[in-house]
Amino acid sequence: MNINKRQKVLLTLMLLMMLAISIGCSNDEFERVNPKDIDDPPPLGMALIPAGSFEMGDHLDNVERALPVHTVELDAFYMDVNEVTVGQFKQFIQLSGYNYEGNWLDVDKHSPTADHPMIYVTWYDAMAYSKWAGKRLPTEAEWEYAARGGLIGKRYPWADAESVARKYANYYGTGGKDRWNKSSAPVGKFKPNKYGLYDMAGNVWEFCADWYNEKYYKNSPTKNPLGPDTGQLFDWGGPCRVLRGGSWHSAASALNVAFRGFSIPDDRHYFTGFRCVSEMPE
Ligand SMILES: [Ca+2]
Repeated sequence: MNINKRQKVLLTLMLLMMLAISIGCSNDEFERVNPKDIDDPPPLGMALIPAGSFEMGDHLDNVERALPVHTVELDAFYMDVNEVTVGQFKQFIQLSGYNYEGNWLDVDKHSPTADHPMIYVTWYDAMAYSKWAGKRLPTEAEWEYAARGGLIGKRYPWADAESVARKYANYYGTGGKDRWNKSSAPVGKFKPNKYGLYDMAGNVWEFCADWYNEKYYKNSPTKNPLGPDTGQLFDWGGPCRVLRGGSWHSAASALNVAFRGFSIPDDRHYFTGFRCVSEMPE
């Protein structure tokens, strides 16, 4: 082999090594998950949300109560790709004997089929379902991290443009794929985010596990934050649990991934549902 050939071989080897390193870097977030777990498919109906860190809070619009933007690190977890449906919730009641104290006529009015998201649930109903399903409610940080779908500092689960919102979300009014004016849509009718999650914006507000406090972001722990120990009290009452994502009855501003809603845990609303998460296997 002459010198030129040897140089070419060395150059090729170096290029291949650099390529391998750069591929490694681009997959960095995903490599933090135990490879054994990646080989296992996610549980049915769930998506893997890889371990990583993100800047939680609003980067663009000074969204009230979503500041300061702060770093949060999360372990990997699985999340339901869809909101829990009326059909799933009825199965839970049938199999567990759970005493649902809501009114099915109310549910039927805004979520008329088994494939629509369950609504008129209290936070306790959502907790009971989650436990029965061997899952739990997401923390507020997990919810926002998952909703962002790996995008950095964006406004919505699909990035920043409100002009395409109706490709991804059922919210107030109609247009494009959004044909639902006075009700939720059956789950999974819109485009998913980059983690494969549907309806993270719009359709129904989703209960999180956390108590709500508007000042929590000022002193949130960095690693796997669980929310404040108690909920904020208001002139009108409280404490409340966190709601996220906006609903079929929300303005586009509530679809913002950083937007923080809240509800008395005992209250039932036509716009409130939930989805579950679960831990990675040991
Ligand atoms: Ca709509």
